[in-house]
Amino acid sequence: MRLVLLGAPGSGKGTQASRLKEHLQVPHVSTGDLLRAEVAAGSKLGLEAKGIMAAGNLVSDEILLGMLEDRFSRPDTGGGFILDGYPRNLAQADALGRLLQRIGQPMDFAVQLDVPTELLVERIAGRAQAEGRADDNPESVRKRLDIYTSQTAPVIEFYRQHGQLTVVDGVGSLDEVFTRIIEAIAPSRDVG
Ligand code: B4P
Repeated sequence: MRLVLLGAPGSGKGTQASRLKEHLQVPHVSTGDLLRAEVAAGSKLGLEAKGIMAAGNLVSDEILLGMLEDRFSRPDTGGGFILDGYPRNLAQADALGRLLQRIGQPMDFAVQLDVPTELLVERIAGRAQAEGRADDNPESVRKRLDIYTSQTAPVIEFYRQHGQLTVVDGVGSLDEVFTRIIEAIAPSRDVG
């Protein structure tokens, strides 16, 4: 199964991807996690990304693509993957299409977790209290939501127009949303 998870910050992508990887037995590739690991390691890339992420901005397409190519060159993604956090703009969507074609792993589903903005803000505020993530402060959250609307929403439209999009209601308990995703990607289900 080759699954791309789309959705606004706080929509539950990372949360659901962790569960889906157990269920589908494929690795979870999160560009946010890959970047946070670079920041934690204090690498050159991490030092470059740290301030950009904390401010809620997107790290450069070039860095992201290099990181993703590197990750997909590892053998564990050969049997499928759950990609979370990428693509976030149309240039990344285009790069992803070419990368997956080159490695012979076309995506099976692009699943969007649909959650209203008020709830996104509420969830991220909850995580800010629980985890203190650097980019979960109100100013960065506003920025991330603005970027989502201006740059990532067109990606969703792009997949919709290409008949590759499956929209899943992301409001509900973790189990409810998980079940909806599993049903949406069941083999007999048509995308559209
Ligand atoms: P990400 O790590 O992708 O962060 P995110 O969009 O906030 O989503 P995340 O997966 O963490 O949160 P989730 O919705 O699961 O990106 C962070 C930053 O990295 C970006 O801002 C950017 O700077 C950089 N970056 C990453 N990818 C990039 C790219 N491709 N290009 C450029 N830059 C990139 O969960 C949020 C909260 O909601 C959690 O606390 C969770 O417990 C809660 N929650 C989830 N589901 C719930 C439910 N059903 N009910 C109640 N609460 C729920």
